[in-house]
Amino acid sequence: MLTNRDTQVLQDPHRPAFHFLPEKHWMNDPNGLIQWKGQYHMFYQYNPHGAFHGTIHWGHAISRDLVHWEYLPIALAPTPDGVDKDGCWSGCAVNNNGAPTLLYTGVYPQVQCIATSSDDLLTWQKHPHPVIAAPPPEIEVHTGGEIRDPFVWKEKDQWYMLLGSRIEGAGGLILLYRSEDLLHWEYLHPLLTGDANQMEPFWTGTMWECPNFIDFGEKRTLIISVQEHPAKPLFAAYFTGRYEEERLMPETQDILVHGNYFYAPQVMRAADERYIMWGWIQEGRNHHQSLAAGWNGVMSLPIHISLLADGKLRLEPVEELKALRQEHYHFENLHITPEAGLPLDIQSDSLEIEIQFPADLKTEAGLILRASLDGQDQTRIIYEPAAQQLVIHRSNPGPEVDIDNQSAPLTLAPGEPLSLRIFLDHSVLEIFANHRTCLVSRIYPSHESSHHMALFTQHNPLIIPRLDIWNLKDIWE
Ligand code: DQQ
Repeated sequence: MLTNRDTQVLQDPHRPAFHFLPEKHWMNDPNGLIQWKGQYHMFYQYNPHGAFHGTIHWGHAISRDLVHWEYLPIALAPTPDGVDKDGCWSGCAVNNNGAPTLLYTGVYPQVQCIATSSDDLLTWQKHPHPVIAAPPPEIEVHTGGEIRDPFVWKEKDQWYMLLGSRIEGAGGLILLYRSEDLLHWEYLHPLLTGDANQMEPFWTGTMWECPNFIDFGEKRTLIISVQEHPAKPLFAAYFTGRYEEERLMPETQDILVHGNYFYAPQVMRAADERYIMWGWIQEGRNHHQSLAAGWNGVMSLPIHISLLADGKLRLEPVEELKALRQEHYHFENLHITPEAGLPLDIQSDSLEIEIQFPADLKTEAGLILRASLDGQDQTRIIYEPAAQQLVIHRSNPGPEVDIDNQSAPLTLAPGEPLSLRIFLDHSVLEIFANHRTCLVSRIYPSHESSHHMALFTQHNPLIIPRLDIWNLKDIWE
């Protein structure tokens, strides 16, 4: 039965309607993604005691279509006096010859634990001892005890595990282990070591968490979550290259998803061989506001990732999301001028938008979303051709929420039109640009009535060849 408090959580105008999130309280990283007997299982870092990162459990949900989810009972809870008494932190799921198996980090200290299920992933039996009880001795002194987030895969009849860690003063690193049976692990060496002094193409921080290793055949991609200075935003990055003698030789590196909110992604290999990724989208309002709202954190849309010829990743929302499309608005050859822009008479906070701009854009142009009539409240999605970047500009004058600009570099080839696919879900904004750049942000309009939309161009008149907009369904109805 719903309490008044639950009703209040559900009625929060900023609460997403077609993204996965728990009924209430706190969630962070996706964990243990696995397809089992035709269903997708998603576990996630969850605090059942409130909208803050407390004693972390593993929440659990299932889906048949990657879009609609059903909540299941909590899968893992800290065992009082156990090695995970302070929390069951992130990890993965594997199929060990028919035995569903979770590997995760117990805290404190950080140790690697294992659990198995004999009732199709509903309940879990923990192995009494950690399978890795301490960092490898040669680097133990340098890690500050930070070693976590097992990613496990099987190759040539051997199990391999990656763990995120750090070397004091040097940077993040990913450790590689090997095992015959998932219980006894031998440390091999780092798969890849970061360098906190390296600033280009981006700073790779001081601690690497939540590794994922993707086999694209000739090339492999390591995804990491980069912890920087505590006052700086977290982000996920990747390295693509050859895997030789059990080490990654990176040839390409990039930020995975831009904006200050997307973190700790995990990738699932689906039965149809697609690599599908979810990430934790953090809040952009303060701790106090989230506590009052009764919920904190939301999962990204499922994103299909594949490898491009240049070693970069192609990021696309999965096809299944098209099932959410409702009323459709289609426009062609829309004329916009700098003076008037072009208001659109569509008012919704659950939308998908596909828009194509003319090739060789010379002027800043874009869309205005969630705007009040007086324009005080508004979010602008702007392409800046001179800076070759996509920017989200937020103006929300209400209670203190994030309003700093969010941007992503986006260089268009000569003749290549800017093409945006935008998902707006109340406070969540996800933008996929030209199939290769993803920018995620949060917006908290001050008024529920701020629903106006428009197209704009800064300097020159423009003709927009195509614009499609769909209202999207609530996945919980
Ligand atoms: N979240 C988990 C850790 C992981 C971090 C704790 C990343 O296992 O390193 O909730 O967000």
